[in-house]
Amino acid sequence: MPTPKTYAELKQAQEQLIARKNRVDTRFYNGIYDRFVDPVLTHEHVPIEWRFDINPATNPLMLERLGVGTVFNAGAMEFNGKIVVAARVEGVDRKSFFAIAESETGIDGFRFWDEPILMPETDNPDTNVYDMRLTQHQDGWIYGLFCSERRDPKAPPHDQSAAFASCGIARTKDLKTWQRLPDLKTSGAQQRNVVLHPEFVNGKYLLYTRPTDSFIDAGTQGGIAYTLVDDMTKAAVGEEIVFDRRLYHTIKEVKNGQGAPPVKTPKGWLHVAHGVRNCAAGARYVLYAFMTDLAEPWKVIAAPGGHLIAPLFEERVGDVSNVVFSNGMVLRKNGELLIYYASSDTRLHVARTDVERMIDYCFNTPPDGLRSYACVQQRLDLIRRNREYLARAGKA
Ligand code: M1P
Repeated sequence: MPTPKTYAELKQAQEQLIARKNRVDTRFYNGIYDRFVDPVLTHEHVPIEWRFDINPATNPLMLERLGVGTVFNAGAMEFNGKIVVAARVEGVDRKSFFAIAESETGIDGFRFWDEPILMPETDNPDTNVYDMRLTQHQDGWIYGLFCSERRDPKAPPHDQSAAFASCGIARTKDLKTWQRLPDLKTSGAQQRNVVLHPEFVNGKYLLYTRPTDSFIDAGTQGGIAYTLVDDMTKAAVGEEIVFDRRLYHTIKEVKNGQGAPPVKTPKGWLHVAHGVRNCAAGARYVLYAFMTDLAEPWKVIAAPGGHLIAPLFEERVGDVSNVVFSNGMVLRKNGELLIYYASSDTRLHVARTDVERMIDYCFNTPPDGLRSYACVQQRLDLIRRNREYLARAGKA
């Protein structure tokens, strides 16, 4: 039989967890970003009061009443001088909801606010909401765009798993009170991973979209697209142009999707997206980066080949193994860039880099050669330049 723990004991253990200092994971080096030993947010960070009835009169055995399985895919931003994330918290009942956690450093010390977000519903209630991207828009609002999932209205009664994904939209000024706006209207395609660009472009709102023919499969749809919208209170996908295509035998052959809102750098908009390929172990999700033009944020101007972040070490196992996913990053005033990524749909991590490194990475990493022969040529070029360098330096 489990020995009942008291509220004070559980609370003390959680305070120790929150107080734990994170350290750079020295098992990993690529010069582009640092990984950290500990995830920044897990189900163990979820306040005790959200899971347990702490009154001994009604819960003498101190049983967990509303368990939480996972805390992952989080939007992120700087807010009142702190780093805040809008995490996807998933109850053991499989329903996700959003909750804000904040930290001084962005790499440790994350603590949830007192209550999760009670996201208002539309006239057509969502069954599940997840993966919120936070955009501090030029218009003064903070927008949250998220996946709103409902049972597919066309599914026959025997099919209780067919789902339909739409883009839910809400806005706030304080991250506490949210005004729900109508879902993004589309011509029929499902939409997940829709992201609002932070600035007006030609006086319009720019949405990155990711149409798919069905809930899981991209089908005939080509990849990450964009569309321009006049009014976020009645947003509709008009002309939708794919600008980052899925490609055969690359990290994004099956699917891809925009991550966080892109961040502005002196050389272009920096995007981090996820790419999916299939293998015998199932879908493998990795993150990749690219840069787009400052004036035309759909024009790709640098596309380094391969992944930026792939699941590594403990990250490879979880509820949905072999996945990394990002929907939040924060560029701090000192140039530090924090990329929040979740591993295996279970926990949230941070990768730390800076703008200078990401610009260097994007513009100086060769693009995907698309054929083994061309990739060996890229590698031979590197090897030979290195040999020449060593010879010139008298180190050969
Ligand atoms: O399970 C991996 C990810 O799958 C979905 O992403 P996508 O729409 O690109 O397939 C999302 O459900 C995401 O939440 C999840 O992490």
